[in-house]
Amino acid sequence: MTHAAQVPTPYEAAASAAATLAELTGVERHDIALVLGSGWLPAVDALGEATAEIDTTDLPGFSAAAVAGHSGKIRSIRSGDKNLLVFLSRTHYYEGKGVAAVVHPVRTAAAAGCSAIVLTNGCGGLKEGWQPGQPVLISDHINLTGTSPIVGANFVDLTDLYSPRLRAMCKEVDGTLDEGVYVQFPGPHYETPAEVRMAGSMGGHLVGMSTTLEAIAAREAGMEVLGISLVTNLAAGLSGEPLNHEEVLEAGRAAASRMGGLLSQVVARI
Ligand code: 8IG
Repeated sequence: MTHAAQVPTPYEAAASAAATLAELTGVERHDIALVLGSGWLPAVDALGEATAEIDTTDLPGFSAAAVAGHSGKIRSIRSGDKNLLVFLSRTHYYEGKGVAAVVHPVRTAAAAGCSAIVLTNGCGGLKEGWQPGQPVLISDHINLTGTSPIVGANFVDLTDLYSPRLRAMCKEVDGTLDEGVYVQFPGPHYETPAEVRMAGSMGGHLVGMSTTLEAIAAREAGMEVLGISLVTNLAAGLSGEPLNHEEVLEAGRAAASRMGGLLSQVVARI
């Protein structure tokens, strides 16, 4: 009798990535994970000194980063009495590597011991008065990818997906923070102006290409989720100017100290 080779489940793959992570960083367990989106990289230094930095490709199941301004590194940072696991880049749905690849870092973080995850992104903003360089708390999402990271009859509840406790904590740190509903489009093209109007009329305030699938996987894994968007540009058709990626990176550089301060103060309270 022959046996087919056993393909690991996504959860087994995450457990083996977490084991290698513990070995390479020398940190047995991590407490809080952060995923840095477009424009957020300059904020990372405010979180504290890295005790280890590894390439994502040193861990099983990770693939190389593909976008300028996204760094394929993972840092372990000691911050107060907590070990932070910081992903300096993410795999996007539009890379076509599949949903399991998109959420592998989230599942790895859960397997590494993280009980909370901070998902950040750069995105387009729809609300009147929002300016590029402004951070906005994600209050809820609309997932327009038409897919889920969960396979099978596991009917995960997404009520309060974006933790009210952590959002309140952010507002204690910065009372000027606004909230909005994040709409994930598949990308990689930006929306048309008509699609931006659609997003607005269905109740969205932020448009981007990440985060919702990761948030769902994080909830499935039992983690507390905080989502923060950096509005790097007004959504297509709202400013009269075309969108470009350099604008995104510039908004991040300009807002780095505010976002770094926000992240480090929030992480200290989680
Ligand atoms: I940065 O305006 C960034 N990412 N879909 N739309 C979408 N993704 C984005 C945008 C935007 N800005």
